[in-house]
Amino acid sequence: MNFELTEQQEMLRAVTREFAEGEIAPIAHEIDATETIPDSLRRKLRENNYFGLLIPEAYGGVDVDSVGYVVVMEELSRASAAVAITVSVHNSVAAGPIARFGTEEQKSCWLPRLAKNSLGAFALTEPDSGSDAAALVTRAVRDGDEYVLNGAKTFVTNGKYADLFVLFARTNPEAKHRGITAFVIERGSPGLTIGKTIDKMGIRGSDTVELSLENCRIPVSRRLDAEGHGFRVAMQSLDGGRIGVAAQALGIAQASLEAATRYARDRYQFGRPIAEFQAIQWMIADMRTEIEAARLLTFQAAWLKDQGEPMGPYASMAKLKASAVARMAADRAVQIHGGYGYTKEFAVERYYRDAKVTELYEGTSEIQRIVISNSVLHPKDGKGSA
Ligand code: COS
Repeated sequence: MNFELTEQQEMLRAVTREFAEGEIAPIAHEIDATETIPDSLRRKLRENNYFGLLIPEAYGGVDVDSVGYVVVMEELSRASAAVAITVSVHNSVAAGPIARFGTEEQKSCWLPRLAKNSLGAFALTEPDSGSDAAALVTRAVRDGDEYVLNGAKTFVTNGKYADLFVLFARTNPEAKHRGITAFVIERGSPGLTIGKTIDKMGIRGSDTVELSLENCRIPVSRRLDAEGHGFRVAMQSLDGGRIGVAAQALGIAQASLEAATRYARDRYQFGRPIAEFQAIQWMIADMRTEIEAARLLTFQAAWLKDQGEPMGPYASMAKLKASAVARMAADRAVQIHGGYGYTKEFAVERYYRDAKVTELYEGTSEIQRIVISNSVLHPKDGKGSA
């Protein structure tokens, strides 16, 4: 067993930390307050290949392995969870499924654009179908060489600026999950409307929108994989996405620990730094230990993915644990800051709001438990494993 990162993964960490500390951290508060990632930062993220992380080199990406991807996501998130999720959704659930399930023609058409100048989004959730993804009702009806789509999507991360959407619709109303098909829909397609931006508690710099489809006609060539295979495309994409969210949670937790440690050393009460009180020391010890446990689970899931092994339940365990740790660590960090932690003067207030979403999106903690328990109770039927 080897717990060391490779030289290349260590380099990725160093380079990304420098980038995140230099370009993202100084404006992370402004990104949150203005609910916008400035164009200048989006450009720099592109120039530094962060939008090509999971795109094969043959299509203009940098194709980092999953362990390297975790390292990058943790570092970006340590500076800004909003920036990290923008990059994560684009890579793992937009470019990822195209790279994995696309035909050669589809990959050559979209992946170089996603690596260089287009933004991707993932549209699965609907107003009445969240955790029960197989219940989605957006319809896609074949009409000659086209599909006609009608329906509504919500909680679409990146949707405000996305150039293309990996979108799921029902092609067969009789079959539940086997009646779902994946499509790639380009912004500007007639009948596709980008709706209102959702006002969120945290990760406010990351845009989340509603979409509507009204007689949206797209050529058959925009279908990803076969008719009826969409649920598998969604689930396998989410397995990878959940590793990205676990890494995002790690970054928030790590930032919380560092902020709490700095404050505990600097803040004097009762004539000494509060770091000298055991109540504070124990909180710091628990944060550190839990973060390390979550990090090991996250690296394990990523490592399994790199080996091509089934890793769905491992991705769920990593996300379940890391998201709970992020919320706990952000909560302790606010506690250690006392009243100051409840103000916008300190980043821990943002970490606290940002942490919560990691227990919700790309599958709530309850859904992760379903995937994990299925893998224990029904180990042979492949449920929850990719
Ligand atoms: N990889 C590949 N196939 C998978 C899979 C995975 N990770 N998970 C399930 N499947 C397959 C199953 O093997 C089964 O295949 P069959 O066609 O052979 O029957 C099929 O998908 C249905 O599986 P299951 O019965 O477990 O599906 P459910 O409808 O019960 O749903 C959960 C399973 C709850 C795990 C799924 O709906 C889910 O992940 N929901 C959360 C959705 C989510 O994360 N949304 C957030 C979107 S981003 S904000």
